[in-house]
Amino acid sequence: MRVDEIVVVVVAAVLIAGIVWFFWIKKDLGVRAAATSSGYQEATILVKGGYNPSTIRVERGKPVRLTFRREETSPCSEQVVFDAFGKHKDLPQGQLVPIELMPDKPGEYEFTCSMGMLRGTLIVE
Ligand SMILES: [Cu+2]
Repeated sequence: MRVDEIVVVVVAAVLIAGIVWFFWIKKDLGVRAAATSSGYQEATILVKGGYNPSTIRVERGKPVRLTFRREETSPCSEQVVFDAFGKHKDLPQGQLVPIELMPDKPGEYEFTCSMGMLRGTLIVE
């Protein structure tokens, strides 16, 4: 092999490794909810083609308030469901809708649209 051929092979291998890492290995560390003077850990989640951020980290034993803002008309995301907490809320377009939860146990809890198509994760540490 000539030197330039070797360079091409190495560059291609690095690119492939990067793609594999990005799509399959990289863990979504998520966003940490901010502790506010209200005593709540708070985060705002934009609902538009998915949840953004889709992973939120909170501390166990302190109340959490997640405020959803839905900026789309797709009926898919009309409702958000926190199955593990027995909570669900309708998300009228353009409105701020708070959901309050008490994270008692560490773990990863999914939240979804009512059809389970959009997914997010609440990580309790
Ligand atoms: Cu849906």
